[in-house]
Amino acid sequence: MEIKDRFSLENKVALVTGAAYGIGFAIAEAFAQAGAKIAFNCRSREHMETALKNYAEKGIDAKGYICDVTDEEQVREMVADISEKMGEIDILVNNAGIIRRIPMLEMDVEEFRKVVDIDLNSAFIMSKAVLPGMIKRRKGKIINICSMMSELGRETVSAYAAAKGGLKMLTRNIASEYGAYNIQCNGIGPGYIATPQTAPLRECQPDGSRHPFDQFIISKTPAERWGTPEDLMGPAVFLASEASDFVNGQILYVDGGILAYIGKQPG
Ligand code: NAP
Ligand code: GCO
Repeated sequence: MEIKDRFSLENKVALVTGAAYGIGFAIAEAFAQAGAKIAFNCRSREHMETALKNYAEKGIDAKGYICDVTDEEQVREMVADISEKMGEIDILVNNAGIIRRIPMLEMDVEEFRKVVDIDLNSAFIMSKAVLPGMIKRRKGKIINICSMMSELGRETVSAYAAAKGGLKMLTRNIASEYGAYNIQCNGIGPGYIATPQTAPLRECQPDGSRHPFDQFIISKTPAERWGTPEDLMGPAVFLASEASDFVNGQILYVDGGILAYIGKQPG
């Protein structure tokens, strides 16, 4: 097989959750450029309708669903509708996620549970919905969008780090349990990416200076920049394509080197 064909997603059906904007949108766009048919979901009709226009402007005939990934019934209905109208799902990207930046002692358990439900439990729900079809066809790709917080902690993100650490291990477990059916489940661990989720960390200060956290990330990243959703397009196509058929249970960190670097020395 020619190497360009190994990276092709021609005629594949891809579902990217939470792909109304941000990282999910960029991944879905990359899949479409590689030949896949795109389905995506989010909770807000406004977000979905705006996203459909944005996909159309890029020549992508995406199918959008209003579906909360924590709701098993909504997920089952969405997956069944995609299978009926687009074909069985070949590629699932568990991308939908939220973060709440609250010191642990100030975080109530319901807030903690909500983050874990969306950032971890939903990947269990989504994967359970698509795995039977993948098993039947002896072929499938699941990509879980993990995080640097799958490896590191920091103040105020206890729920998020717990969820993303769990998502790393769920990735490895799906790979272990279903690898025999030619199903590959891997993760992508983005570093700090400029999206609405991280906008508060990059807000310009009243005196016009960069946000302290923004400066901190720049000092900790060898690439000396924030990532962009576009930085994730190539790695996602790799993990969604036949080029990665013998890669399973791995987390591919797309982080500009931040996890490898102790940080810029003072002076
Ligand atoms: P974002 O800009 O906040 O977008 C999140 C998307 O998920 C939105 O489309 C949102 O749409 C959807 N969503 C949230 N909860 C949902 C639910 N319960 N059901 C369905 N859709 C839901 O986030 P992002 O920065 O693109 O991040 C995407 C993923 O990458 C997340 O898992 C995040 O944890 C992870 N990540 C981000 C970074 C980063 O630096 N940005 C780094 C590492 C990992 P609705 O609100 O309309 O539902
Ligand atoms: C934060 C950020 C991070 C990024 C990402 C890093 O508050 O520290 O939001 O969590 O979103 O997960 O990989």
